[in-house]
Amino acid sequence: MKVSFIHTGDLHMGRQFHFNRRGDIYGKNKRLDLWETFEKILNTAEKNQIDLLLIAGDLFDSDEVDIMEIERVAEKFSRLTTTRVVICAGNHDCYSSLSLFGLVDWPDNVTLFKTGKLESVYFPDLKTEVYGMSWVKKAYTDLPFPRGIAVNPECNNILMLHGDAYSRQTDYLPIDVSDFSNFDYVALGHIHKPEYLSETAAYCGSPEGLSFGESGDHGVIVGKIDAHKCVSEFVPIQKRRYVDLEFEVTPEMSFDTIKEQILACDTEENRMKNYYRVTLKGYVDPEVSVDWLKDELQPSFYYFELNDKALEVDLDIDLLLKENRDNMIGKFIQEMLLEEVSPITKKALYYGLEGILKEKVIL
Ligand SMILES: [Mn+2]
Repeated sequence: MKVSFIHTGDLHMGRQFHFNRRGDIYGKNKRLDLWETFEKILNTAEKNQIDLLLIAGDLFDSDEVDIMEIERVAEKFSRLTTTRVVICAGNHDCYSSLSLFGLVDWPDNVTLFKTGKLESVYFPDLKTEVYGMSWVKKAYTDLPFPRGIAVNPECNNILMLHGDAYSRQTDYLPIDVSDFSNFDYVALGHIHKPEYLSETAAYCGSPEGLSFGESGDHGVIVGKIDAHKCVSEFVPIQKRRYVDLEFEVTPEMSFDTIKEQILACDTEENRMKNYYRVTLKGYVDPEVSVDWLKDELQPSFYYFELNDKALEVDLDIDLLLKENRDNMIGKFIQEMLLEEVSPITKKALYYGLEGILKEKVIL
C-alpha cells in the first residue's frame, strides 16, 4: 500500500516580525509571505492529492498567537479534499487545554497529538500508522517514552518528533534517529535548516526563512512510502530568501566601484525580492562615504542592510607621519610603530588615529 506525504513544520504562523529599517512595512509583508507559503503547501497537497500532511511542531509561533490565525489555519485544513493532517506541538506552540491551540475546533481531517506522550493515529485506507509526540511543557532533557517502539510491520509507519538530533545535552528533546530505524520515515522538526540525517530521517526546516540566521534554501519534504521503501526529496518553496554577504573593500576602490560590485551580487529580479545584508570588510578610502552608499543602494533592493562595523578607514600612515612629525599625531604614530606590527597594533593605531583626527586634537 502506497502512501504519499508532505513533511513540514516550524512555520511559526502568527509571529511578529521586526526589521531594522523603514517602519514596519517589512513586518507586515513578512506576515503575508508566511501565509502565502502556507497556502502554497496546502495547494501542493491538494493538487497532487497527497495522503498526509505532517506538521512536526511549531506550526504556530506561540500558544498565544491571535486566535484568528489559528481559526484560519483550521479552516484552510478543512478545505483539503484528500489530505489528512497530523500535527504535533513543538516547544513554541506547546500544547495545553488552556492554550488557544486547544480551544479551536479542528476539522475531522486533522489529528492533533495532545498528551505529551507517544501517540499514534492509524489510517486504515492508507494502511499507515503515524506516531508522534506533542510538547506539553517547556523543556525535555530526555524522551518521555522508551526508545524501542514496536511497530506493526504489516503497515507503513511514520514517526514525527520535534527536538534536537544534533545534541545529547539539550533541553529541547535529544533525539538519536538510530533508535527509530524500524520506521519507514522519521519526520523531524525544531531545527530550521533543512537536512537529511539518513535516507529516511530528515529535518524539513522552516518553509519560509524567518531571519538572516536562516539563509539558504527553505521548503518542504515531499515523499512516498511503498512496501517499506521511502523515497523523498526536499522541494524549495520559500517566497523570499535571506542573503548574508561579505564584501571586501580595498583602499583603491572608488565609491562607484564599490556600488557597482555590490549591485552585481545578484540579478535585479532577485534583488527586488529577497532580503540582503552586506557586511563590508577591509580598508576604505577615507573619501568614500558609506552612508551615501547605503542611500544609493537601497532603491535597488527589496530589503537592504549595509553593515560597516568591521570596515576600517585607510589612512596613509607615512604621509600622516611626514606632515605631523612635530605634534601629538606624529608622536602617537611613532610610539605605535615601535611595537611589532601585528594586525592588533595596526588596528590600535588606526583606531587611535581615527579618534584623534575626528576630535581634531591637533596641536
Ligand atoms: Mn521552530
